[in-house]
Amino acid sequence: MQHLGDLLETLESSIKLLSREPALVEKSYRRIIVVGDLHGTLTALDRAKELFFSGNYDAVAFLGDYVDRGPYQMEALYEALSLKLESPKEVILLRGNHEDERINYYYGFYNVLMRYSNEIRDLILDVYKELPLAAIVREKVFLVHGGISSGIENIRSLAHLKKSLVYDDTIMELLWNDPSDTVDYFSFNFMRGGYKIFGRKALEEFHKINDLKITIRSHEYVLGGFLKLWNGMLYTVHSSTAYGPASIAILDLEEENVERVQL
Ligand SMILES: [Mn+2]
Repeated sequence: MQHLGDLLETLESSIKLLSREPALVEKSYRRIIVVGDLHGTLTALDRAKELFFSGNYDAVAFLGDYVDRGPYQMEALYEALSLKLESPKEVILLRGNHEDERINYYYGFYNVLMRYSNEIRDLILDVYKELPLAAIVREKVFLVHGGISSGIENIRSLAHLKKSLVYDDTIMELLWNDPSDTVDYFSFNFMRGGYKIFGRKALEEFHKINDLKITIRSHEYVLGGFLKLWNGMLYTVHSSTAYGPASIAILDLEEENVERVQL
């Protein structure tokens, strides 16, 4: 584990840096790596860094859920933040539904945090607060942890939102929602016991209203780490080895072409 002083400094610097980013980040990268849930594992993060530093990519985006579940939770968060500090303009760190104190209480990071000071714990909550909620790349590709929200038509309105840890259903849906073939639009998410599932028609309309073509999200375990849905309108990427000996993936997004990088 990193030196405590490094951790403190990394958290403080990250808060300063992230606080200057809007809730919706818009970038014009041509080719980027997209990483799904890490959940306290480092395989995908290490590979993403390696690819990013190879010089063949403009940027790397993480879709959230750095902590909970796996053996290296603080390390995953620290490494992701360090990369952001190293390349502020080329790294996107989004917030996942596990960047949440109450969720951490049930899924493991709370126990990790117990080994640290209140100061560190408070700083981590400030990091959660300042993480952007979504990103748009080259005006056409939407990146988010969970999915689209039933309460948001114009996604660019999110750019003016004040980032906060206060629960707001409309905002939380971005971090929690899952796609499903069982509905056209939105319905209660029984699998998770809260928030929504969204159907193909909802996503089609969302893309149309916002002039988007592709949505890339994580939030679910998918076999092989990759799932293409609805004729390539939606991708799920899964990058955590915390769910057992599952194969994982990260994505290579070049303009509007998505390829799986198997790990
Ligand atoms: Mn999640």
